[in-house]
Amino acid sequence: MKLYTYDPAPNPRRLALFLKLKGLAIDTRQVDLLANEQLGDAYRQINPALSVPALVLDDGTVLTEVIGMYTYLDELHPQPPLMGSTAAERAQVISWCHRLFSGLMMAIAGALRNRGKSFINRALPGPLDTPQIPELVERGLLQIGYILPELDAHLAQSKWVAGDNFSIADIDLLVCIDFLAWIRQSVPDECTHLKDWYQRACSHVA
Ligand SMILES: N[C@@H](CCC(=O)N[C@@H](CS)C(=O)NCC(=O)O)C(=O)O
Repeated sequence: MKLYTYDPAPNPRRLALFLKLKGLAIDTRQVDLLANEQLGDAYRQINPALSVPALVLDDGTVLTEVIGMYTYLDELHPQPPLMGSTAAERAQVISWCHRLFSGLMMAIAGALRNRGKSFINRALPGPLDTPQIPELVERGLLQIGYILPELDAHLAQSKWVAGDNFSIADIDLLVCIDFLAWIRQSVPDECTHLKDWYQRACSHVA
């Protein structure tokens, strides 16, 4: 198994925290996103989606989505449980991850990539050159402004994102909260439950 990643980027960090909590070490090669190494022919042969992380399994299968990598590795290494221990818990964990990815991670990425020179024609990762749409910055900020208080209200009732146990949904939210700094945003002061959860989550992964 070989992992292609770039440690400073948020999606790679999701997997890195998962591996840390599982106590797993995988043969790893860094792909330098700052140098656009992901767009070069060598990496295209490995992962035609041109994204990191990518996990190449021993039979040559390439996993390109963190959620797929979580699922594969959790099946092989169930302890500690990070994806729920019952069918219902697992469903909640996956639902939260999906919601956080589509509602928060993509909103932050949209606000980051649709402005500034670094992402001209690279508003989305991948092989298709995508022009920036400045309105998506505002839309991303609008989504973030809605979801953070919603998460705060949820975490007033729930110790962890998907219930009583720490899970990959907490990893994903933790990474999203830190990703906010990339667009000079942060959790509003009034979101005290979300802030408390953040401290708990940081201690859990430390
Ligand atoms: N679908 C991927 C998302 C991966 C992704 O967006 N990775 C970013 C880094 S956080 C990337 O590869 N960016 C390359 C680029 O911007 O060209 C997943 O769930 O893991």
